[in-house]
Amino acid sequence: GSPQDGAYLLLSQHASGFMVSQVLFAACELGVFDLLAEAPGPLDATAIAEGLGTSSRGTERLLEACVPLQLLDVDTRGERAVYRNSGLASAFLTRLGPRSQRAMLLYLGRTTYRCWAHLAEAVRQGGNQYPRAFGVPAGDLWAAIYRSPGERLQFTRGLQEVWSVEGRRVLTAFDLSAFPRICDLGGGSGALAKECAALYPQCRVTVFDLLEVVQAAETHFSLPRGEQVVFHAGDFFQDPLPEADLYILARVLHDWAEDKCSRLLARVHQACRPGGGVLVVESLLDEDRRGPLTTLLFSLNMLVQAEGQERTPSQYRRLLAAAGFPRFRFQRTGGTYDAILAGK
Ligand code: SAM
Ligand code: ASE
Repeated sequence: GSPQDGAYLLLSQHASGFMVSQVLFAACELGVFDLLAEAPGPLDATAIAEGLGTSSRGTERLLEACVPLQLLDVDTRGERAVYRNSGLASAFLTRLGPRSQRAMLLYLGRTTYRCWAHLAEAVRQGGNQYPRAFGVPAGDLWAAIYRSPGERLQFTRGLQEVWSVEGRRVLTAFDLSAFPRICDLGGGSGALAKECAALYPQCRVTVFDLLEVVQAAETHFSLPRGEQVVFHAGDFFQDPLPEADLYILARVLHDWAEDKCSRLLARVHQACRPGGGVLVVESLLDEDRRGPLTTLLFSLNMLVQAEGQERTPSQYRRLLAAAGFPRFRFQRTGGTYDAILAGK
């Protein structure tokens, strides 16, 4: 009951935080939640190990750890423990669930985690850790992120998943119905564009991204509403931007340092119709930079995995005003990602 006890407990929890993440990543990777989703009923550790082709001694421990983490529910049948997916797992962790977050978790486990292994070095040097973690040359950020077609697909697939949960909230934070032509710059697979098209049936959305991403998106991610959502390949720092009334920048500005953000926003301002604007979708830091913790951790992630940072509303206000978008409003959604609408 002494303050030291509380402090020690907190320290212990922090120290094992990485183990919690790894239990989640490994269970997703091995297919625990998919096996249980497809099974006719609860399974014991032996049956799960058999189904996954894993050792029974390892599987048993992994399953046991999943229970207090609320990833699995357990029942005791005589001497046997039988497992089934928790509500959380059924909602978010199975491969085919409509709100699955599994691809992002696999990406975090395979790629992000390896960059975070070098966090101290990233802080020492101030730069991302792809060279150290993956032996790729320093320099071009997207060449490092898209270092193979497989990595590119995993990143693009992982990033789209959050919009099945948070897409509606960020797109309805402001009424966008007055913007008939929308361009989602760095829009990846088009998942946010698809949500946008469903919410605003009179809008047409162009997804703009690098050629290799647009090609992967067209091959691997089917868009049923082909009329309303179109893809446009290009480099947003070099190539002409499609003309539009509203440009969406979702998790794009956080990748880049100030100079690149300013360059990109200046180009957006040039292409933007009078009366048009920019919808910035990012995780917003509190003005005093004390939180939210998730956003502070994401900002460290931009250190180890990118060139940018997470920012406060004032920081975005300054960037946008300097680029010619002086009319600024922001809405916190209560989710991970918030919305800023800036007008020309
Ligand atoms: N907007 C999507 C989302 O929030 O899910 C994807 C965000 S992802 C962090 C950044 C995107 O910017 C990637 O899809 C990447 O391919 C794209 N991108 C990076 N550099 C680019 C460039 N020079 N021109 C066009 N797109 C670029
Ligand atoms: C980026 C977003 C991500 C660049 C690298 C990234 C994410 C993971 N790695 O723009 C998704 C957001 N999650 C975190 C932890 O930042």
